[in-house]
Amino acid sequence: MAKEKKSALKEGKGVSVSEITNLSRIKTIKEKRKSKINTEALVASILNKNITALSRAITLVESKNLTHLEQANTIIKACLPHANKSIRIGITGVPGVGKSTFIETLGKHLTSKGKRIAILAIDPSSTLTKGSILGDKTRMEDLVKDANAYIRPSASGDSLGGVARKTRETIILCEAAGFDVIIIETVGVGQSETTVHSMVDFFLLLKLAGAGDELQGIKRGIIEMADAIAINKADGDNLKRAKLAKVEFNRALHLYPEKSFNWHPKVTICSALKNEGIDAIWELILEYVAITSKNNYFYEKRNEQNKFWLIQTIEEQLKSDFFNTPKIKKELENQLQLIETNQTTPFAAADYLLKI
Ligand SMILES: Nc1nc2c(ncn2[C@@H]2O[C@H](COP(=O)(O)OP(=O)(O)OP(=O)(O)O)[C@@H](O)[C@H]2O)c(=O)[nH]1
Ligand SMILES: [Mg+2]
Repeated sequence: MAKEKKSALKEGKGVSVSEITNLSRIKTIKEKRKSKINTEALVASILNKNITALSRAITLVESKNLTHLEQANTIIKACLPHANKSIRIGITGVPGVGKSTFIETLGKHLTSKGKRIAILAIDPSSTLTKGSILGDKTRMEDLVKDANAYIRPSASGDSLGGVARKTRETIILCEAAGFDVIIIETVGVGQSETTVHSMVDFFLLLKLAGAGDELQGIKRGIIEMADAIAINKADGDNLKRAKLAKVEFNRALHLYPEKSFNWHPKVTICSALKNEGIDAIWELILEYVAITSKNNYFYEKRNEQNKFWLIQTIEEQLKSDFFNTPKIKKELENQLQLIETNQTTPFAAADYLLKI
């Protein structure tokens, strides 16, 4: 292609319409070819355990740009056959319970055994503030430097569902990049535990020893989700209280029916700061994986999770398509005003909007 034509095209002069069309067609083909090569190269690098490539792919997954999302889909599809081989662990607990410290200690324990670990986060507050729980990478300063550990701050987005989807896709990419253990951290806010629970194999709840009121202030439902409860900060003056809390939790847990897959949630104590009891928790996780792999529950659960995520993704997409339709946006405003002035009911308004 002549150079002069190209610059003429840029300036928009002296070129016929058909020449412009031809030029842009060639440009599109070239771009497509380029992006295809990039995508393939990126997948090859990810499979080669290249962290820069992994980070680039995750950025594509998190992007709002449609071309990026198309590329992300291609990459995920190519990575899928290489995924699924890790142990996925969810960790939750109130702010300050010691999640970051725990993950750092467990992470170092695992990398010292030659394992490669990836740490992701779901942070519902970040969907609003664009912040991130793993923004405090300083708390994991040793792990950050560890070549066998990969820490990715949580994605931000408009909804928990959207962020969760990105995290699920990131899990696939990390697995393709050969990580043996994936840890997903979340703060116990809103629906975030349920969301994390629906994407991990093992769900660990971190607790602090209180003064005999262990079961108060704990959200019902979390106990049912937890495969283990670890009472952290079991050190110094706190050790005795932590031991008492363990007895109390164990007693309370026995009131819950045994889970169908031969696993009764375990209670342990640990000190993330002093690295005490962390290896025992890892052994517990391995025991869980062994039992549930043997009775097939491990794989059934992943299948159930995949089906759940199919429905979840459709719901999320339909919702976002609906609310982003310009006509709906406008009519929704009108209907909201009519509700304020008592001229319609929420149900009549919903019916009207859904039929547009
Ligand atoms: N004594 C003691 N202190 C601990 C232990 N684990 C964590 N801490 C301390 O507790 C504080 C909070 O720890 P983090 O690891 O930041 O807690 P977090 O749950 O990640 O907190 P958020 O990120 O705010 O949700 C820090 O000052 C830690 O040093 C422990 O096992 N024993
Ligand atoms: Mg933290």
